Parts: sequence; structure tokens; C-alpha cells
Amino acid sequence: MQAKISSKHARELEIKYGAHNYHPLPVVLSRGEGVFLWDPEGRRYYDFLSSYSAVNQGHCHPRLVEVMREQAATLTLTSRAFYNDRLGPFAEYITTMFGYDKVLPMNTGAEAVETAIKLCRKWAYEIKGIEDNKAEILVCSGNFHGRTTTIISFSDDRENYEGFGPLTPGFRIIPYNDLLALEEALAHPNVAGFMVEPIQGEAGVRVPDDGYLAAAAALCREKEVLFIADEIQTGLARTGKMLACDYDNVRPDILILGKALSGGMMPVSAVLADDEIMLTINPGEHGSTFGGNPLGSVVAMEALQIILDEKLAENAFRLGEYLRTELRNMAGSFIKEVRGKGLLNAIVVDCEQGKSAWDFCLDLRDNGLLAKPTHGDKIRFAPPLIINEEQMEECVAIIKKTIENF
Ligand code: IF1
Repeated sequence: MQAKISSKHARELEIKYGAHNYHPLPVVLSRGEGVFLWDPEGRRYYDFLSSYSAVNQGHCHPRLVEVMREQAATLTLTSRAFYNDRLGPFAEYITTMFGYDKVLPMNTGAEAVETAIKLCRKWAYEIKGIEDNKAEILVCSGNFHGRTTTIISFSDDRENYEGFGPLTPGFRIIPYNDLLALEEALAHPNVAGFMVEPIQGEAGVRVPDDGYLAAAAALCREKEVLFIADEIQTGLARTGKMLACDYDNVRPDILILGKALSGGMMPVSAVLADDEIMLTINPGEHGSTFGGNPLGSVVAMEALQIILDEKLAENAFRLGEYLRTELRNMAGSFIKEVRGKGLLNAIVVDCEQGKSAWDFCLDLRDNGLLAKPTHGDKIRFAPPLIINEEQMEECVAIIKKTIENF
């Protein structure tokens, strides 16, 4: 076991030797279990961020640790130059669970989004018959799909793309939750796909109108445009259903999963589609060193099974309702708005006397709950989906106390 170091020393090392591509809340974590995190000095915190929905199953879930430990000592990586005996069972399991012909396994969410873009373009040229290099993919303002150069090319947040040009062409940004704008954009001849977050996470948990996804999918079907759902953050029970698309009974043409697909143990992401789309990519045209590795395959299968066994969607639905009700009862001058579905929630706060959402998160930290602001005045509240009623009541009390003393 590595020697323990103090919070102070850990931060000093990270700041001195690590790139400054983040501005973390000043707290150092050294242990996680279930809904709890501890710092090196032994202070305990409720995790209300869940690593942006990557630890839906809770930190260090014993079943995940067990399967990982066993497979880690057996076979972790073969590359796809050869078959391995864990990818096939995982592929069968996940395609059966979500009802698709095939899965293309990758690692990070961004890689899965890039894979979906390549599939959509290949399908456009080979099946839909769009002129080569002319395919357009529609995306929404306020989107966040990752941080690769192509993905930031279709962000409309300057912080994401400024200084990283030249940007990748072939994308058109339309307003989120706006069916008229989508209908108008679909009139363009070379539209191949529409990629959308069922709830916009980074934008501050923006929930579209009921029926938006269903109507959008119908418009896409009419125009033979692929409906691509990025469920990397909203999927896997986070919003109170296995997929956020399930609220509108929408079956995406391309489904993108990540984050909690491994329960936070290691990067595992996946793209699901039917043969007409998936088989447009031929051997040697796409892949990655770790994509589909046996270790990730067994971890992902177990992570999915835990979601079913522990009824995480039902728990997220029930405790999300409770949390939003309690937060709305607290609303007053400080909480301007409460929004979300299941356990993907955010409050919009109104800070006076020069105090910020950041300051509020510092006070939450001091009261034993970790959350982080997004885009200034929004604070995401997204605990692991295993949280129980008693723990949620304690968290509500912490939030209430912090507001009263803020
Ligand atoms: C960071 C944000 C959230 C995602 C959706 C793809 C990806 C993400 C809907 C890419 C990743 C992460 C990235 C992480 C913080 C977090 C995040 F604040 F960046 F925007 F959740 F909202 N699609 N989101 O949310 O997946 O490549 O990261 O595995 O960059 O610090 P990834």
C-alpha cells in the first residue's frame, strides 16, 4: 500500500508537477466507499457529484472490486489483434440488455462519441448516399460531449474551443429543446445525424420538455437522419430509468454509454447500433488498444448487473423526487430553481453580498458534503444511486443548514 500523504502535501505535489487543466475544489480524497469519501486526515464527506455520474454504483463496489481483482490476476489485455474470452459474453450481455444488434467497445466517453460520429458519417455515405465529405451532424447549443478536437469543434462554449483551432467542419448547432429549429435544420440536404444529450449535464442539468426527444426522433426518422443519444452521463439509471430516453420511449439509432458502465473502476465506454449502421465500419477502420479488453468487459458486465440487482433506477427515481421536493421547500432567496430527473439534479442559486456558488460549495464541504458548481450559478447534486433514505435525509439537512448559515 502506498504511503499515506497529507492533504496539504498532496495538493502541493499536484499543483507543482501536474498540469493546471483543472481548478479543483480544495479537498483531497484518499478513500471511497459507497456514498462516502474520506480525505487523508479522516474527514468524511457525502459524494454529491459521483465523479459526474461515473460511480452510480457507489465507490469501490465490493462486487466490482472482486471481479476486477480476479480478472486482473488472470488476463487484462490482449489488444484486438486476437480474440479474448470475455468480450464476446459482454457484447452479448449488453446488446441483449439494450436491444441492439451490435456493440463497439471503447474506453472514454469522448472516444465513444467520436466512434458514433464516424459511424454516422460512414452510414451517410454508404447507406443514405450523401455526397462524400458533405455529411452534417446536428448538435445542440449548450452541448457537452467531451474534449477532443473534433468534439470541441461543435461546442458553443468558447472556453472549450478557443485557442484549439483549426476546428473540424461538418456540424451545425441548433437550439436545445426547440423542435422548430430541428425541423428547419433537417431541411438541409446533407444532414446525416442529430446528436443530443437527453438532459444537458454540463449546461447545468437542463431538462427538455416532455416529448421533445420523442418528437425529435420522429422528425429524424421522417428525414432518414440518425438519432444519436449521448447517454454517457444520463444513462445507466442516473435519471430514474435505465436510459433517459426511456422517459419518451425513444430508441436511439446510435446509443452512447460510458462513465458508470464501469462503476468508476476504469474507463469503459460503448456504442450500440443495429447492423445497417454498425457494419459500415470494416476491419481495420476503427478501434483502440484497450477497447474491448477482458478486464473492462468483466467489470462492465458486473456494473450493469448491479444496476439491475440493486434496482438503482427505481431508487434514483424515488429519492430524486424526495430531494427535489425538499430543495423546493428550501427555495427562497438563495435557491432560484431546482431541476433534474432521478438523481441528476441541479440548483440555480442567487448569491448576494459578493458570495458565489463556489463559496457555497466550500461551506458544503466543511459540513461534510461535496458538490461543485457548473457554469457559475448552478450546483449539481448527483449522489451515487445506492444512497438510502436515511443518508439522503442527512444530506438534505446538511444543505439546509449550509443555506441558513450562508
Ligand atoms: C471533465 C463536464 C460533465 C459527458 C457527456 C461525453 C462526455 C462527458 C454527456 C465525455 C463527460 C465529464 C468530463 C469531465 C467532467 C464531466 C462533465 F463537466 F465536463 F461537462 F459530466 F458534465 N458526453 N463529462 O458528460 O466523456 O471522455 O470524459 O469519459 O472533462 O472534467 P469522457
